[in-house]
Amino acid sequence: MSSRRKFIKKAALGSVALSAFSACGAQAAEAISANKTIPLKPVKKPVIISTWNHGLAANEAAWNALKIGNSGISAIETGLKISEADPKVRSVGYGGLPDREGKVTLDACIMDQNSDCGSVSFLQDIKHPISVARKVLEETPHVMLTGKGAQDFALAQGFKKENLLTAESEKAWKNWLEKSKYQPVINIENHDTISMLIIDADGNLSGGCTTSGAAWKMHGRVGDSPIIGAGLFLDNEVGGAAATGLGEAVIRTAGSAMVVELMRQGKSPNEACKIIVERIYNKHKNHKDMPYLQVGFIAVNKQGEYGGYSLRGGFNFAICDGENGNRMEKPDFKMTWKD
Ligand code: SD4
Repeated sequence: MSSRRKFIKKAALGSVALSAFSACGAQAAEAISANKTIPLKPVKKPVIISTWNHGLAANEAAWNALKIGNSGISAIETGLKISEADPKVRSVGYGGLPDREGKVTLDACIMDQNSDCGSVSFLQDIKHPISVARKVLEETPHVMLTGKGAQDFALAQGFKKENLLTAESEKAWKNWLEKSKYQPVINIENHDTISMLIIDADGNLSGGCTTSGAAWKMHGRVGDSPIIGAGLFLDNEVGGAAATGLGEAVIRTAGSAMVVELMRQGKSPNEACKIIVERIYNKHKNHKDMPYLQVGFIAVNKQGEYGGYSLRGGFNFAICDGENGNRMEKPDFKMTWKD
């Protein structure tokens, strides 16, 4: 090919790539819809979906990372680090609410289009567990490191120890100690675990989750978020799914893996999320005694169709795609908090 033709081809590819990225600009438009079944309509790739309101800022950072040519998992890492570093997000990373012993312990995982994955759980004093999870993926023959082993690995990789318990979170813990009743507050204040799914411009999937887990959990407790198949799963031939909510309920049903398997069988992302939420509902006959039981799923398939569903109302997610910008959506749910 002549160098002029090569140049024209490259320039044309460049404009395709740029136009795919033109819709999610620096300003995140926050258009919150009413709860609804998300219409089944493929959106223009790339697509980034993240749980909860803090997903907007994470999406924006991930979008900008993709725009300058980063891979899907680099974009996942960049996006999730925003929530991890934000002390106002009291359920992720720095500033996360501690366990009942006053220790902030973190869980995170990451997965790429080749089904390579990395995960850390029960990690203390390291601000960016998602980055450590990525190192597990890239630098070890393993998928998951936990506790002191995960921390030793992080330190060997150059991460620094930091105190993650902010004065606000310490105060909240001391207030909790007065009654010491374990009742994780999920969803009320709208800033829980962040789970993110990406389909890049070539249609390849990646995903990640990061969390400080359920507040006031027992020391050593690990939730669904670092568990591939529970808090996150994807198959590049089918689609991806991720969870937020009470980790024990998600683990019991292998939630995200099941959502992906249902999409493989032809269910839409909405239908697949709904079936698994209903399974969780049916497995918890005592849900009336569990006023804190909440689970929400997000899902996207290979065609760029996306959806979500939650057990109780209040769940929302941020979505950014190649034509409609960065916005919030509130998916349908099974029951209200009063039911
Ligand atoms: C956990 N799934 O540790 C997390 C908590 C969460 O929205 O997602 N809250 O159980």
